[in-house]
Amino acid sequence: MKKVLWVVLFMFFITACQETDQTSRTVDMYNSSGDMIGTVQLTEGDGGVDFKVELEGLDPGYHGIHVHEYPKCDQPDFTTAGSHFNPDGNEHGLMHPEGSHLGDLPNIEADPDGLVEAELMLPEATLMDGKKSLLDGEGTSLVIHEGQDDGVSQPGGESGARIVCGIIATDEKESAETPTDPTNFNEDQGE
Ligand SMILES: [Cu+2]
Ligand SMILES: [Zn+2]
Repeated sequence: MKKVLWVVLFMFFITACQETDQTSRTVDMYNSSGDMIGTVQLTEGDGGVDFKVELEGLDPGYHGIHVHEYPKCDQPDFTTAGSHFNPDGNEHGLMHPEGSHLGDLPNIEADPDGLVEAELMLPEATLMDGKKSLLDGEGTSLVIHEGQDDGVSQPGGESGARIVCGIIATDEKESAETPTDPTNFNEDQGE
């Protein structure tokens, strides 16, 4: 008897999870030419969101990376992603005394081959409900910059141009959807 109840409960649990999976997202990352260069796996962790970053084709060295406020990654400059995700109205920068934006992440480093494998964490952020949710409203986006984030300069740590973007969509399908093709986009504008 008891066993049956457990099975029923388990099935109910599985179904509930599938309807709204708010504990993980795989975000496809695209460069300004529209090429997918890797993924970032987001997982709800203890006291924050864990980011598993796997990318290729970046210039070797440090790059700023932030969660930005809108789930829009229009090529080539990704300005549609808006500013850094900042529900608390703080200053920018992990080293700023009045910081930081909720979306401020530590720099990632690409190796000499342009590969990035990193595990980052955003304390206080969540994928569940609330104003600190990366999935609040339609969602947010994850942006990588040309240069290093200095951790103090306003408004974005002087990290330079936005070179890679991925959508963190509330609707799970959109996080892994190819963005609109850039029409007649100049191929060698890669920098
Ligand atoms: Cu940014
Ligand atoms: Zn910021």
